Amino acid sequence: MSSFSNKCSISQLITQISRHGYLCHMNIHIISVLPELMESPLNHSIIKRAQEKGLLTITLHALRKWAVNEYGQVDDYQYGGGAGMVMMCEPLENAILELKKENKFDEIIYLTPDGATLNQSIANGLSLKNNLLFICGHYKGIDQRIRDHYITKEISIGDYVLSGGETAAIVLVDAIGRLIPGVLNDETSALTDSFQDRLLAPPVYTRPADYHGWKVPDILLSGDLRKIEEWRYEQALKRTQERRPDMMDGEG
Ligand code: 6GU
Repeated sequence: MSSFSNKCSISQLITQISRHGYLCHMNIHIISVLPELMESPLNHSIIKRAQEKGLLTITLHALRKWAVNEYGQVDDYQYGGGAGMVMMCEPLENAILELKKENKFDEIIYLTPDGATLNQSIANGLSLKNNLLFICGHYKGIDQRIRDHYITKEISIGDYVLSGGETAAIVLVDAIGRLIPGVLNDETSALTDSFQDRLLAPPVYTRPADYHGWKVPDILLSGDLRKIEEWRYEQALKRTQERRPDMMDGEG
């Protein structure tokens, strides 16, 4: 497996987008024992819109299609003993090889708690790819030999254990999909997200200006755009210093 070389800052992301043209299309294939679990989350909100706009195509594949017998078996006991099943080589390899025939994948990503922890920079880097294959682990995970021979990146979404890689795949598709140029209506709204430029987002307010006597800061009602931008930047700095000082000094 290659080391994580595709970290990408927001300025690198903008450079890449302007270099490669504005409209791009991304294909994401996902192999899972539970594809149904992902159907609803991947067909709502921004990710639904990305697909409707023709900017993103998500194809879910049931691993059982490549099961080794008529019982739909895709997992087996682990060598050396111990609780929990392991996803077998053969169904995974056959699935990967079949999909590779029709697609030239930029990355084959295994979602696993021992992968590199997902952050904005990794999401930015992956949003520049055109063809991605995700493999969702289940049970104790997949046979190490598949990781050694087919997987090009391994990603975790945080330091806690999920029952399977499917919920992590949803998170990853959302984080990447919203960055595809043209997916968000107002392109700047992805650029001003928390974590782009290593700062958390400032507080936001909407009407009414006075709710139960709780007032919106005067500056936001002033109409002075330069002052408002300054205030937002100060608030973002303050919030980041208070909540995530680690983001401001180096790795975040
Ligand atoms: Cl990608 N998979 C599982 N099973 N648990 C996780 C994870 C992935 N990321 C964090 N916890």
